Amino acid sequence: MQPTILVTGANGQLGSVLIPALRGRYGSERVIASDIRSVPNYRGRFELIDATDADRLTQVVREQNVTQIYHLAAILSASGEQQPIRTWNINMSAFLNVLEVSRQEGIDKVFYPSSIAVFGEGAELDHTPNDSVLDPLTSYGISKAAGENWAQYYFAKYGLDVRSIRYPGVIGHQSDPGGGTTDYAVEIFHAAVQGKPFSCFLQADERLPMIFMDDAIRATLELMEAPKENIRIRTSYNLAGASFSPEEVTAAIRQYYPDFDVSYVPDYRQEIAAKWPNSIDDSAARGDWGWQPEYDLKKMAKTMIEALQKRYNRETPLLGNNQFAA
Ligand code: VAH
Repeated sequence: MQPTILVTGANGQLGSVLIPALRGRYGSERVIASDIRSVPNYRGRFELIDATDADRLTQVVREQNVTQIYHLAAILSASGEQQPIRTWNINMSAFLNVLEVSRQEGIDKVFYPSSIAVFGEGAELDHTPNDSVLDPLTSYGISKAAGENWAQYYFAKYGLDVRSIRYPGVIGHQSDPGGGTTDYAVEIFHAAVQGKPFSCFLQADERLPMIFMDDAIRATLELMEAPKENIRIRTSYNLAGASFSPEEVTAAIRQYYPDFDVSYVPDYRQEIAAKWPNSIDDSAARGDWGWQPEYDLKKMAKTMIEALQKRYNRETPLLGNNQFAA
């Protein structure tokens, strides 16, 4: 039987791309987008839901006969640090609502997005293992680590099939990020294609785990469709795409825009990034449910630039022998 899927936080960076992907996979009528605010001229099934409102969540689940919930609503790392207690309260109450409503209403599957932000200074910086100690140093990371443990608790105690991925920084052209420490890696492509100089809020050599949006969405669907018995980890799976630093992504962009002007002006987000891993060991995801990334930095840069040139109607820059770099 086809699922009826409710997505919270559907207007965010991930949700804006996950909704069409789910609708393409299961049919438009089977996927309900929801968010705390509606967007004008939204097409498709949409419900206004503040995920911190358990009664509203219950009402929609019951009225729409929801069978799966993808819970994306959360305040991210950088903006979360402006009001750490509010971030904790919102992120935790929303996810606990999703878990309780799912338990009470017999939801089949729940997706919970965690993040490499759950790692702190106690974890190895390179090839960070899935079972590293979680000692996050942002309110967002603390809420994500707590959420992972609640996910495992609801599976162990109630048998609720909650599945989770620790996303790296997600890089995509289809939607704009908001409030993330890794958002520089999206903004830099927009600046390059628009011919504008870019001031990076991280230091040049700050390497972070990243993933291209298409890989992140495919991983999410592959995890959720994997046989239940394959899901050995019920806190969250590390996921790796391509790790890079601002200077490395700048070099990749300069293959297309040789004169691209980048400066480095680290701000408070540098302190956050410095405590996150440089790279992630995702061997558990590869072994348990067959994860395999398809985008390295070179392919990501080419895809981002070509897509943003169409979005900004910018002519392809003539380069060298008037061709794109291979
Ligand atoms: C953030 N984009 O920067 C998110 C993500 C790994 C980073 O969780 O907060």
